[in-house]
This record gives sequence, C-alpha cells and structure tokens, in this order.
Amino acid sequence: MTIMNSFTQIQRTAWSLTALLLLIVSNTFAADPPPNIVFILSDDQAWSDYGFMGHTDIKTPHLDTLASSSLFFDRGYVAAPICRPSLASLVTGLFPHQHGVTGNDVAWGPDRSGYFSDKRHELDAPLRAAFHKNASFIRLLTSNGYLAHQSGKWWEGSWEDGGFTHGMTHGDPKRGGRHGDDGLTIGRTSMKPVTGFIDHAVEQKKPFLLWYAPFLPHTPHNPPKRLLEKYTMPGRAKDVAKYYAMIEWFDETCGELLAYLNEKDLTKNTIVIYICDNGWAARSTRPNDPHQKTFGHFALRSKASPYENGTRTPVMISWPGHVKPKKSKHLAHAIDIFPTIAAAAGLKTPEHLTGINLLDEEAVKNRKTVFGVTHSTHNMSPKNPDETLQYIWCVEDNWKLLVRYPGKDLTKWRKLHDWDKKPVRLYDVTKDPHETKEVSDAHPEVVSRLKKTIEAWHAATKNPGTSADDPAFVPLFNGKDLTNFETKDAATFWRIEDGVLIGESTPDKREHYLWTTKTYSDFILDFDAKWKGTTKRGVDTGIELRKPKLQLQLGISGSLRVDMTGSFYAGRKGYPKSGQATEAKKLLRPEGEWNSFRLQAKGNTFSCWINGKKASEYTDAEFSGAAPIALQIHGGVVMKVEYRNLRIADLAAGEGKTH
Ligand SMILES: [Ca+2]
Repeated sequence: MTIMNSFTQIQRTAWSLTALLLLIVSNTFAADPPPNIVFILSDDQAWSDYGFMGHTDIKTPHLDTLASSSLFFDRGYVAAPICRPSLASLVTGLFPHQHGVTGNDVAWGPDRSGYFSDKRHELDAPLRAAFHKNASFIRLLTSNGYLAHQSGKWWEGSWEDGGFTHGMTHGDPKRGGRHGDDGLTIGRTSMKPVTGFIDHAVEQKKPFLLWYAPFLPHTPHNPPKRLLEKYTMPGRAKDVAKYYAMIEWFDETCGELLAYLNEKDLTKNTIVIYICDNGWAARSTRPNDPHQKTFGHFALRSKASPYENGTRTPVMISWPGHVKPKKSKHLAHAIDIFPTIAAAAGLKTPEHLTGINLLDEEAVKNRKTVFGVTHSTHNMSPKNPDETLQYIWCVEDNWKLLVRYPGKDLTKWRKLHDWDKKPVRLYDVTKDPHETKEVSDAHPEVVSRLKKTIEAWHAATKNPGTSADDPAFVPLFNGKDLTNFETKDAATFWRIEDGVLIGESTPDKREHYLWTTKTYSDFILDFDAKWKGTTKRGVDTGIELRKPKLQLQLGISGSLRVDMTGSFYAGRKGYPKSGQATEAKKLLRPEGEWNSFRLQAKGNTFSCWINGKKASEYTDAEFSGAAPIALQIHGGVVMKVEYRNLRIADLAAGEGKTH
C-alpha cells in the first residue's frame, strides 16, 4: 500500500465514522418516543348501533368524535361472533381453529351449572396453556419496554397469564374467575384503576398499552336511571330501551378515558384503537320481521351467529399527526389489529400472521377477502377444533357467503345454530346490510367461486403449529444465553443479538455445531430461521439429530448449495428425498427472510413443515436411540444463519424410552 493510498484509507475511515456518528445523533433526535396504545373494546354491540354509523336514536357523542378523528373502517369484521374466541383472535392475530379457543367454554353437559366449578378449570387449563404459547400483541409490547394494563373482559386466566404488567383480573375459578372477574367493574363502577395506571406509566416514563374492555354494553343491562329514562318511550320495547341506554353509558366511559388522556397531554402520542368483540340484538328487535328468531333474551342472527349483527363492527384508529382522519371504503378485520399495533410501535410482526397493517394503504386496498368462523358456543373440542364448526363465512366486495358445517353441540346452546339447515347462504351486504334477501339461487357462479375460496382458506389455515392439541412445548433457546446447549469448540462462531441466535462460519474446514445438553428421540422442534451465504458455495446449515461417532445425521439441510429444503440426509447415504426437496424448496421465502419450521421425529419417521405446510417425510430403518440435537453451520462455507423461537416438545419424556 502506498503512503497516498493509506492516507486516503484513513480519510475514508474517518469520514465513515463521522457519518455514522452523525447518523446516530440525528436518529436519536428525530426518533419519537414509542406511542402509547389505548385499545378500546366494546362488548356485545351491533355494528349499526352508534351515532356515527347512522343510528338515529342511540347517542354516542364521544365515539362519534373519535370516529371523526380516526382512520375509520365502517366495514370491519371479527374472527368469531362471541367473546372468548373473538378476543383470543384479536390478541394473537390467529383464527379460532388456529389458536384453539373456538368457544366460550369447553362444556360438560347440557346446562351451565359447572361454569364456576373446579371442573371448568380442569377442562380449561390445557386449552389455555396451549393458547398462551402463541405470540400476542400484549407480549410483543411488554417484551419491548411497554407497561400494559388489563381491565374489563379477559378470559385467559389472570392478567399476568396474558403477559400484562398490571391488571385487574385474577382468573381464579375458586373466586369466580371466568371472563374477567374483578376486571368487569371497570367503567361500571370506576375508571380509577385505568387512570391510576396511566399516571404510573407517565411517572415511570414508559410507553403503555391500555386494554380497556369494559363489560359494556353487555348484560346485565342495568343502565343508570337517567339514561334509561332518556331512552324509554311509548312504542319502544323495554329491553331495547335498556340496551340503547347501556350503549350511551359505554360511550360516556370512553369519553372519560379520552378526556383523561387529553388532560394529561397524552393524546398526541397515543394511538386509540376501537373495535367491538361481537354484535347483539335485543329480543324485541324487529318483532315483525318474519326471519327473526330469538334465544333467551337476544335475537338470533346477532351474538353467536355469523350474520352481520354477529360479526360486523366499526374499526377506528386514531393517532393525531400520524394517521389522517378518513373513512375507508375497504375491509378491516380483527386479525389486523396485531400487525397494525406492531407496525405503529416500530416492532416486527411475527411472520405467521396473515392480517395486515391497517395503516398501510396499499395492503388495505389489495386485500379483497376477509373470513370468519362460527363454532359451538359453550362446547369446544380442543383436540379437533373443526368438530364443533358451525359456519365459515367470507366477505368479498358486496358479497357475503355463509357455508354451513355440521359441527356438534352437546349443550342447549345448539339452538343458536340448529335452526339453520341451509348449506349455503349468499347476501349482497352492500345493498342489503341486514341480510333480508338470501340470493344464492340467483347467483350460482358467485356461490361456487366463494365456496372454493372458503374451502381453500380453511385448508390453508389448518396450521400444525398452533392448534390446542399441541404437546407441551418448552423453549429450547431462551433468547439470552446458551442454556440448554453445549458449544464444545464452536463458541466463537455463535452469538446472541436481540433474542436471536446467530451463527457465522469461517473459511476453515471445521464443523461448527451447537449441541443440546439433553438427548431426544421422539420430539417436535419448532423454530424460525433465516440465512445468507457470502460465497459461491452458498449455504450449508441445518438441524441434525446426531450421534457424533456414528455420523448418523438427519437434518433439514446437509447439502451444499441447497438451503433449508426439508430434505433429510442420512449419513453417507446421500439425499434420499431429493424429489421432496425440490417441492419443499418452493415453500421457502427468499434468502434473508425468516421462515418457520417444524421438525418432528416419531419412531423412525422424520417430518418437516415449512411455513405451515408439510414439506417432507423420511423414514430411516437404521436409526435408533436418543441423540443430542445439533445446530450446524458447515465448516468451509462462509455463511450466516439466524435462529429464533426455538421450542421443543419432548414426546418421549414421561413415557419411557420408545426405542
Ligand atoms: Ca362479547
């Protein structure tokens, strides 16, 4: 190197450092603090029952104001038409048959006598444990520095179980825990738990999430006298008047909450998201409608049904200075809430989610179809969610198709669905939003097309990684250190950054393995991985079940210049399923993007799923015994591989040796 060259080199380096420093400094000043998120969830309110949705009798002045300052979707939908599965879908961005919570209760007979018994807890515990393995926007925020407070409806145990840092619901069945217990007083008796939490978060200088899901306008319909008097009038049924008054009561509490944010000067950096969990219609609604049927104190084709009065809801997102107030003509869905919150908070949306960021105009415009399911209300089949499936519906443009499924219901709540025997129903919900004219006979081509759309969606969303019959998974990698692994001589090739396990290889010829300290024979291993090669030799990496001396290796890779293909490589016998590898490769996202994998070993058979789809299967007659699992980067191939969310279910544990 000449003197001139090295001088230029030094100059260049100095310049780069200065530029880097400037970049860091300017970013520090430019970056806004993360936004607070106030999530308002109405409970049992039909889509049409707001001032801003055109109702002429019900007054909702505070929500009307919120709508006028929001990106506002008047055609929003929920994943399920009753509380528990609807809430579970909101927090996970998954559909009920994916997260496993398809109804309100698992069920133990024809009546609800066991609701608060130990039996409920016993039936519910495994379902809930499986549910909590799913990612949620609550956990995403609290694991990124947010404080989070739960108030109101919450079905999945306590606020701690849900990943909140603060909250009201204890979830203890012995003390009446089912769907919110102490939390259900919020709004109805006081707003203090919520405003107190806001003060606390401000004091702590932490961004916050507020889960405000008051038991309003839900039954008991016991509004303050002043409101009931306001809505009571000749010609209006008493149950209708009570429901209307409950809505204004709910609106008043929202006004109180929004005013408190204003008072504390928090409005500007707070995103307010509004949605309702499911619809409702009082028993006396439309008494002259020949299609109207009732169940208990409510009208059918509302709560618990796939009709618009069960599933449609306004969706609002307000964020002053960031989100332009506008009424969108496009569709919104409850499964979009998680990706929207993640994007707004500057966090990464988990890859497995199919919802969209509602603040992304292109994504909103390009998504044409939304879906939802209806299962039996108080009867779940945790090991087979489809066993209680009653309907799948989809909405595309003006059309809504409902497809009937023969799900079982062993409870008296079967009456909610068993009146409807028609295999398909089609409505033009733009012209006929109350679904008074069923038009499937007039539009057989629409029925046929949307039925196929529904069937394809149903097949694609049966994800092996998320149903409630999952065995017990434990994290294999804790995101912080190499507990559960032995590095042997490879320590220098593996490191951890932001909860991600990163392996980088060198041009030398050594294998760089990370070994589990435990051995496994039958297991399911889930993980996300991405990789990048830096030379022509591409990438050579994989997960192997490896007995070091025998050199028996079974990986989802193991072949030079072939990525994680789902092919199984056994020792020196080559690539027995190369045909499968070609097919499996089509399931992979481009190099550098995250892929989710499931690797299953059962007896001598090994299977691999890539991004939710079965990719390959291989049986090795010679394999026997337990072995450690090894994460490999191949020596001599210069590459980087990243792993996260490694979790394992040891299927042989507790059952003795299976080999
Ligand atoms: Ca509800």
